[in-house]
Amino acid sequence: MKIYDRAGFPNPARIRIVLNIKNLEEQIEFGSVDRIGAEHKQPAFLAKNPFGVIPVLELDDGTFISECTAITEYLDNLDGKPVLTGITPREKALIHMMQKRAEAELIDPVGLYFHHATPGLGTTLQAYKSPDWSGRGDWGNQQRDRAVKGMAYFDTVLQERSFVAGSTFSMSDITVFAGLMFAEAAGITVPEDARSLRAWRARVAELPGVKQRSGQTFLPEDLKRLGF
Ligand SMILES: N[C@@H](CCC(=O)N[C@@H](CS)C(=O)NCC(=O)O)C(=O)O
Repeated sequence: MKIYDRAGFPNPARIRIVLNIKNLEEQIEFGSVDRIGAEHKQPAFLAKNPFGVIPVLELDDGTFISECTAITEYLDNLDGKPVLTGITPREKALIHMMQKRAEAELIDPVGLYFHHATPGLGTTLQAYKSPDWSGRGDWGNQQRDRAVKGMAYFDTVLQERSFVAGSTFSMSDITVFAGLMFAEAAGITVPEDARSLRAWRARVAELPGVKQRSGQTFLPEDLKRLGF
């Protein structure tokens, strides 16, 4: 199996956490995609995922699977002992419900804010993402506000339960965790009063499999190209 991604980026981080938890890293070959140079918008990559986003998993038979939820389902069920995607119909339904919310109300709006209301990953990619970018980005700022509301929502959820979809850790926790990592990198802070969310984050950061990824940031060469 091969994964096309870029270390340090938030959606790739979701799958790297899954690989750690499932002890699959040794079985995976990684192909590094130059996002700042917009390699993922060129025909060779679009043949793997027509929507031009990473990560993408390539199976040994040449099948390409994109979307973190689909990749996670595949990897989690490979050994017949799923630990992240639920076992009973009820568990599966709740995990998928919260996974969708974590994407729609947190990690996706953070990405839209980053690419449409800030310089994002620089001018090469901006031409593909937001060609009319003016530096004001009203629509992008609304996405930031949506992400902050999403944080407030997950805070209320975590006042009542230990993990995002119930009493056990699941892929929806990974998505919220990566969403907060991305928010921080994009300059959106978790509200001070979101105490349950903050406490959950500190707890999740220490879990085996997540811990190895907790402190990871963009690759040094990517930061240098972005002028940091
Ligand atoms: N819904 C997708 C989101 C993937 C995504 O947005 N990945 C980012 C990297 S963190 C990306 O490749 N963005 C490229 C772009 O939008 O130009 C998933 O679950 O895999």
